[in-house]
Amino acid sequence: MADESTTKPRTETRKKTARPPLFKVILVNDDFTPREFVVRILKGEFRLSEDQAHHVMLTAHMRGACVVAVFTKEVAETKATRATEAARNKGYPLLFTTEPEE
Ligand code: NFA
Repeated sequence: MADESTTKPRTETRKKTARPPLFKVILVNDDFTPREFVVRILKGEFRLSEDQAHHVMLTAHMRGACVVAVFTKEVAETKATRATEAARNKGYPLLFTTEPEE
């Protein structure tokens, strides 16, 4: 019986749990913020180790920018804002931005 009532549905029921879209937090280089301050922010706000923080800082310093980590949208934006404000409070132009992961 190949009529409409006996053919199976074209779409399967989704079995996997959808994951939320992720956002990158990006560290932007500048000529004024001290390297050690950048490392301190990366450790304190993003929980990077000393080695990880130093590597991310140096990569941004050499290439202009570096991905720090990925989070859900709200967490990425909150951390980027907090880290940027901590620098602003000390008078540094340090900037963290966010962008959706491809
Ligand atoms: N370029 C800064 C300096 O030489 C250090 C820095 C690295 C700033 C990464 C911002 C981001 N003091």
